[in-house]
Amino acid sequence: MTVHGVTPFNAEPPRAALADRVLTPLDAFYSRNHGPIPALDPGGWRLRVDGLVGRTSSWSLTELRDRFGSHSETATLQCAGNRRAGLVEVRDIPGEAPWGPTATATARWTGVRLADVLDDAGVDPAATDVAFLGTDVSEAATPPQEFGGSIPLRKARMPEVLLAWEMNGEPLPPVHGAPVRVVVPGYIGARSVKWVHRVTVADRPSQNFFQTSTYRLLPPDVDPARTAPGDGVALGLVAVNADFLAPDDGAEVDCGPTRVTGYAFAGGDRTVVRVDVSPDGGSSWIQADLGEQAGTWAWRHWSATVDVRPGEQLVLARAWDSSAALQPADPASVWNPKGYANNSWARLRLRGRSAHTA
Ligand SMILES: Nc1nc2c(c(=O)[nH]1)N[C@H]1C(S)=C(S)[C@@H](COP(=O)(O)O)O[C@H]1N2
Ligand SMILES: [Mo]
Repeated sequence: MTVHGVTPFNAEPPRAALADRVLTPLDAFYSRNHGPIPALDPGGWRLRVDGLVGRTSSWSLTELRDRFGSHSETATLQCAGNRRAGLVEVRDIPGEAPWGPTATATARWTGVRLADVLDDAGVDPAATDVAFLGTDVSEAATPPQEFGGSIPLRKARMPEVLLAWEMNGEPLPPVHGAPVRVVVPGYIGARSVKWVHRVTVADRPSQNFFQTSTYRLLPPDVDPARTAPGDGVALGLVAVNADFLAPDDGAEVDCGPTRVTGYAFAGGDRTVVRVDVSPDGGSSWIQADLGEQAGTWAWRHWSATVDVRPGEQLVLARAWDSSAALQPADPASVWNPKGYANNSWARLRLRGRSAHTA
């Protein structure tokens, strides 16, 4: 893992660890934290459901499972800061981790449907949003507070949104939110609140720092140190994105036909429908072979064979989603002061080694 920070713990795996498999093994799943990782006793854990509901309720893990059953979804999580390093190359982004392309991963999540819990509580007709609160207190927030965020009520009512206690058939590890986390497929990772202990139905978005003051897209000329809560656009749905997984960036490879692979992901309820690869920095393009589409909420792996010639070579990749949206070419055009949502074309630098000079 590349460790961007020890406390809070932030780490992403090498590209190769994500290659050629839809489900990410737990030891290769990136970790993104804003505070200490709480050690919670699953037996003592309770979830409070309150706000604009007919009946405030409190649930143990066993009660939730017994009452609402267990449901599974294969879903990709993608941090809004994934691929920030590509924006830092355009202009420095102080105070934010320079994530590479692997702050994203996919798991099979098992838990109860949030929709069922909300139906049971009875949602007030005036409600518009559903807020989540974790147990971890983040000193990075002003003032320090538990990590939280919200999603629109209409999304919270969708069957894919889970309160999950299992990941790839194993109990959720502490670092990924044990005993229970929210999983909001199609939304930035920040809305999938870990160590969740409270769900609040409201008539406005969460007032938590991580909803009002970060994870917001600011225009490039704004100084992020001088913004007020609510400035910019709250990030939610993930835009179509892609990157290479093999070979590694900067790799030296033998000249000749070379297999390049990667992932592509479209947020919301969009899926990846096409990936183009350019062996020559954008002069020509070929179509990548697309891997399995493991449901609406999962990324799609792809591969292509490019001809590697002696010397430096820039290989590009770009994905299209089911709304016919294409990734933007240029990281400079999407640069923003907090370095979120870099979905510009993926760039892979290869160095071709000719057989007779080896
Ligand atoms: N309670 C809590 N939930 C959280 C976070 C956090 O710091 N605290 N980080 C969020 C962010 S920004 C992301 S991208 C995902 C990362 O989930 P992972 O660490 O399981 O990969 O968790 C989200 N949920
Ligand atoms: Mo994130």
